[in-house]
Amino acid sequence: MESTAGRWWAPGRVNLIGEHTDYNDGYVLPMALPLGMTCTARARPDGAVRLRSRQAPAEVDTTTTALATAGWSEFPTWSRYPLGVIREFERRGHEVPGIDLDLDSTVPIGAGLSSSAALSCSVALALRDLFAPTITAIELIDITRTAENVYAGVPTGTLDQSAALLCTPGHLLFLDTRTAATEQIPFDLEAFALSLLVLDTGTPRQLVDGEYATRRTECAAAAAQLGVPSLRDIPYPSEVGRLPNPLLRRRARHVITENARVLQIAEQLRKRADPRRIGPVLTAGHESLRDDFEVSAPPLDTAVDAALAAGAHGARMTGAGFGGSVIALVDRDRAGAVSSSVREALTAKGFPPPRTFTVTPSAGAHRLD
Ligand code: GAF
Repeated sequence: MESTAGRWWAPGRVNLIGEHTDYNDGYVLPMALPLGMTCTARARPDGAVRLRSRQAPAEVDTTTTALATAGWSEFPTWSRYPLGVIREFERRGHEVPGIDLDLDSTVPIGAGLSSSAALSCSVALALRDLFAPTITAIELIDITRTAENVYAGVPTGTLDQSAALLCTPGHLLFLDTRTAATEQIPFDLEAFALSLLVLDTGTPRQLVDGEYATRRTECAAAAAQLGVPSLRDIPYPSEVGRLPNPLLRRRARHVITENARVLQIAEQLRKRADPRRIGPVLTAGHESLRDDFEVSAPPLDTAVDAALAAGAHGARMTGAGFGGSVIALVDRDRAGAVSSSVREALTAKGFPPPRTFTVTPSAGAHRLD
């Protein structure tokens, strides 16, 4: 019998390295979190679309016809992600006859851990299994990215959607965002008595959409002035010297050096080298985001400095920045001490105490039942 209902799961992510490279045709290296979105979906035949979220106060009731014609400003911001996915399925010729969606997330919102991709990807997977089983993972990434870009209005790349849909347990996802080529790289911290600590500073990203879009525009301008399709095509940081504008020089240098850091870390981990060796490269990534790309924030810098002072092998902000979370690579038996030091450093400066937890590379999106 054809399935008309079920539950689907999509995870949040941390990006180990490769920040603000995805909209420059560059490389990224994320892993899926054990935190994510559960989407309970039930097909209906009457064109109605009903969304309920345990994290939002009001239910959203609309129809597939209204989604094709309505102004989207009437819909609450969070709902534009699932509604955008539904609209995008229909616009591409995959009919959605109607759907009830019940959503429940364990990914903290605004923490830089990609709660929005967990939302859109869990819904996209449900719609695929219920109504369009031949859709490929590549098309699902394109649909969910379009939902975020066009309907939610955030001009992201494909990092978060790819991580949610393609990550596998025990691995980092090495993704070339230009070609969409992927490789699963084993990341076994346990074998080296290491932990990856996530320190959610609880300081929500502010003005992220405007600043994010500005960074994207600056990178495009730098590429155009350097005469290349994207900054991915510039292999050596010294080439930024050809840019007359110092701000664009800094932006371009971050992207070029960050791509090199992803390649360097991927190479080390492919060889099964001790991951402690990648620590300084992670920290260099943070310095580049702080000084050249200027997307860090005082709580993130405080957390990174305190983690390093307490013995972390490397630490950096993860995600878009401007607030959110830091990751720190620590000896397993130092995780508690590093967390305490970061907490003390943040609260001493009047920032909220962080939420801290360790993560292992977890499963990508899948059907639960
Ligand atoms: C956000 C975006 F959604 C991603 O596409 C990526 O650009 C990231 O910021 C920065 O690396 O998560």
